[in-house]
Amino acid sequence: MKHVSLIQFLIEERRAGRVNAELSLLIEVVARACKRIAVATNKGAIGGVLGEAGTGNIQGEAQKKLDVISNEILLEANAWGGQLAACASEEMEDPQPIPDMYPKGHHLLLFDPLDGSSNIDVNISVGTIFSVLRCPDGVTEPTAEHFQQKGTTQLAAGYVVYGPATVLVLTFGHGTHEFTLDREVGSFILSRRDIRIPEETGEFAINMSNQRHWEAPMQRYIGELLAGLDGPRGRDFNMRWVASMVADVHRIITRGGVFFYPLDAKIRSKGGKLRLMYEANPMAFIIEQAGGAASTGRERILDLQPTGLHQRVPVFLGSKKEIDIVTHYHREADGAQG
Ligand code: AFP
Repeated sequence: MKHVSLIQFLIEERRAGRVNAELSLLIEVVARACKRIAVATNKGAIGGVLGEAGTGNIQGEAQKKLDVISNEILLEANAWGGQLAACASEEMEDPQPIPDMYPKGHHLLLFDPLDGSSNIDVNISVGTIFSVLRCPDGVTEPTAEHFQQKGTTQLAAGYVVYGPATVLVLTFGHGTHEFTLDREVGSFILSRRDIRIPEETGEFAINMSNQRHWEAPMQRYIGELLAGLDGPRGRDFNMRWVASMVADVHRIITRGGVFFYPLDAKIRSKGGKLRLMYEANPMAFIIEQAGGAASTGRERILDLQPTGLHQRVPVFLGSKKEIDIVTHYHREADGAQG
């Protein structure tokens, strides 16, 4: 079988008029940075990269050393390339401008440099999630406000899972594609083109320890799945929860399933657990491009008008039929209340 590298794939996409040269170069730079994060992650304890950094991020969460290292790798790699007007990250309160000594480009990059970082110390898959937006015309010093664009405006989105293999999943809005890192050669190789998520599934992912805090429609939906063969759904469902969104989403991209981080009483005041701009939006774009659905339980994620760079939202994504059912339960409950 003839291998197609990420670079070849990007050239083909350019020739087909689906990606411009600047965006294609930006993705190459991000992919190169992620290869460096993969190397750092793979070193584990002998690289001195495990454990706490002793700092907190903007959301008051303790940072792991690898959170900080991955953030620096992505910032450094992207500063000089000339494709970006600014970067924003989970680890920084405000967007980072491109230093004056480097040329500026027309894109905005958002990322969660190391998603699932509480799993690093136990050697479970972690990942990087990113989203690319166009910098509004005429804006030379982008602020948080310029990043607050609806998910439907994303030009590209992707994630990299640092697991048994390092895998990049990417979309430009023309399907979702997977690339596997060939470590010896140092290249990402196309391993699945045009991924399709099955519409139906028998597998769900949720942190069940929060069950007592969920809203009534969520209790109803999960209750029905747990009731199995004898319940209203008439079949048994299986459950998985890695607690690294990238790993849970990658399983869904591979064999179907649904992932939920719903609103619950503990996080209601924050709006949810997961971040809209660099977790929910890119994952929603990837999932929709693979034939799945992504919702807050009430609205399509990609249609949300962001109100803050670090805004949190409930996330429901995966096989379309299940997302439709659980969204219907939420709307029905809202209608009954209203
Ligand atoms: P960390 O990056 O702090 O480990 O959080 C991971 C995450 O944002 C997402 O990747 C998981 O799906 C989710 O949080 C896990 O949350 P719980 O620990 O509440 O199950």
